[in-house]
Amino acid sequence: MSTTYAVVDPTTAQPFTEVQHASLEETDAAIEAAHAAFPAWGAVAPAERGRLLRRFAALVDEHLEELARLEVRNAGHTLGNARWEAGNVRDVLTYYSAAPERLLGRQIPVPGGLDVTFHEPLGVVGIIVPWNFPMPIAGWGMAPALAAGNCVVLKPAELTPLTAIRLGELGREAGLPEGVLTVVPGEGPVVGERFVTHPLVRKVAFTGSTAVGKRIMRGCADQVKRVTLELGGKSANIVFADADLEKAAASAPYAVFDNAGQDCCARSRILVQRSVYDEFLGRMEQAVAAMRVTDPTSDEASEMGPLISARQKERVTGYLDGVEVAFAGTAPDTDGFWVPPTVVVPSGTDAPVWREEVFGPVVAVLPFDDEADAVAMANDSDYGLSGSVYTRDLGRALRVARGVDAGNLSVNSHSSVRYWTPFGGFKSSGLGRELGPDAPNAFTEEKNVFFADA
Ligand code: TXE
Repeated sequence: MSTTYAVVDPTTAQPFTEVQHASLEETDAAIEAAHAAFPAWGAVAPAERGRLLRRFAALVDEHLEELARLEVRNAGHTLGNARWEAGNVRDVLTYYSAAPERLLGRQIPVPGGLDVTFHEPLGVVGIIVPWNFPMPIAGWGMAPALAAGNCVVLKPAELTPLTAIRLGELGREAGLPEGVLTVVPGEGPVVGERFVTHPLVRKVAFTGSTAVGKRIMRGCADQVKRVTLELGGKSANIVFADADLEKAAASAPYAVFDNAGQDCCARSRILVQRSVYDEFLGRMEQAVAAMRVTDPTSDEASEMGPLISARQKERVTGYLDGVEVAFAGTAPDTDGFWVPPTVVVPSGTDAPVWREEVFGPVVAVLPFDDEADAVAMANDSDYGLSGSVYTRDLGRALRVARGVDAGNLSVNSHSSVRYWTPFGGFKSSGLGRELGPDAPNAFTEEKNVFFADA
């Protein structure tokens, strides 16, 4: 039996609608329906699969404003960000709509005959989505998986199911056959766990906490199930003395406080070369003071909204206990889950606020002496997702970008995700890559066939 779950507006802390959570039996039924739909979907001509994905993209575009405003309400995102996020789903669907016709195999020279490879879809793919970027992360999983000919069952996070449910409806409206894309709202330990244990699910693509990611990987091991994991981060923003300090200080708040810091790529450690440490902090203080932290449901120009939940607020503020605050911005004094953007100076590199993923608007700053020191400090972390290097010296930029153990580095920029390029983490930040030209291949098995010539 499904159960009813209240969806809360994080700007008011009040429930504003309800969704039905799927039971174990309903999850099984969705997986079985996806499995039943798979042979016919896999047999759809590549050009037609591409056309359906483009129609899906066009519908997302038509409903962009509706989707964006739904996310503002459900997740407390700023309107500007939410519009970008809906647009990102459209763009990713469009980008991968070209993939069905480009799932190229290889002809490999071997003695005694002809050898060719094929990329065959896996079957049913389970996608587990977190609450921080509900729309883009759904898109990054479903678009390449569908393009490669798989059927998708997708579980949104308990806190943010609304845009995923709407995207599922738009997929059906675009003409995706029944069972090809099914959104299954529900609890992680029920629906998500079933994706892991159900033998008909051939791959799980998970984005979420490192703890749950490890559990999923262990569960998938029992069936040697394919799995990709996009987990947490503690990314370093390294600012050298020769950098354009004005630019570095102006972008540093956005690099960590965007989406109220609930971003796996948040540059939540700032490393500043000692000779410009005070100047950089002075400039950053002005930038943080100028941030517009307001209710995004009533202020379309808001630059930062609330955290997602009371639990997240408690978790984040816990990191501030006994820590020296250098300066902080403002936040509304209402019942929502607000935390002001806050810059702290930890007691050292052992402090939890320096080592652990806070996932909120809190950034820790420390000085470094030279290049080797900066790289060593950046790499002294269990995580390795993103990072930035600010310098005018191109050689140094290259050395540091190559030296930092992380999947996505930006030079003189805090850009993390560009859907044309691969995205994923080193170390405890994950396993496998999403996005980029190879993403559809990650939802296939490469089959090799040899034809003897005699
Ligand atoms: O994540 P969970 P939570 C980090 C961030 C945050 C912390 C806790 O540090 O503060 O995790 O967030 C589903 N089997 N990130 O507890 O629980 C769940 O329903 C299968 C970073 O909310 O990992 C949801 O859909 N699935 C991260 C998704 O996993 C399960 C984004 C993520 O929830 C499950 C989110 C189970 N046993 C949090 N238990 C990022 N990489 O951006 C839960 N889920």
